[in-house]
Amino acid sequence: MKRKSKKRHQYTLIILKPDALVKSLTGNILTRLSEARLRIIAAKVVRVTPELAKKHYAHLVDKPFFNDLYEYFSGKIYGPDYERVLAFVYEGEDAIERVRKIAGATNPLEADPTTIRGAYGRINKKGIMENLIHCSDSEEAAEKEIKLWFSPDEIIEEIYPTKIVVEKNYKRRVWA
Ligand code: IDP
Ligand code: MG
Repeated sequence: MKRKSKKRHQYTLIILKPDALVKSLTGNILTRLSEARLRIIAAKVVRVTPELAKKHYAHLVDKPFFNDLYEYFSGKIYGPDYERVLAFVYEGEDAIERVRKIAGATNPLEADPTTIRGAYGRINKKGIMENLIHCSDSEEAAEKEIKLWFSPDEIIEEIYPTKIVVEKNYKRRVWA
């Protein structure tokens, strides 16, 4: 008899990609995610630079479609009003698998129609899978991605070890 595997407390990075914003689906997707009974511990709006995209999609940088993927992921194909994504860190039991299940398969044409990607995704004229949501696929990927997208101070819990760095002549912008 197969034993039920132990539940794991996990963190996962979730990105609502520009097509989710274009299609006014942000509220809808967050509602779907709330069914997973997880907690949001960080949230922000981000403009995706080429550097960020290359690090985030390091496993795809050498693919022939990477440039088209960047144009999509950065929102450039939708114009300046949509050059942004929403980034979140969710926390909870089996967070990674629960979210991937709600998101659905990478290819929206193959995703179960009841999933976010199956219901609202498409493949665009350039062949890029416009699939609305990014979610980490393993604990290792989640840690790498969360550290890439968020600084420790932007997350309301200390989820990975941190250190204090004292920097001289460090400039930062404050409200005037
Ligand atoms: P995931 O988003 O389900 O984790 P990845 O393989 O990590 O899938 O790919 C990242 C993103 O790159 C996908 O969500 C999709 O937008 C795009 N993508 C991946 N593979 C292809 C492909 O073969 N053709 C077109 N777009 C792709
Ligand atoms: Mg992935």
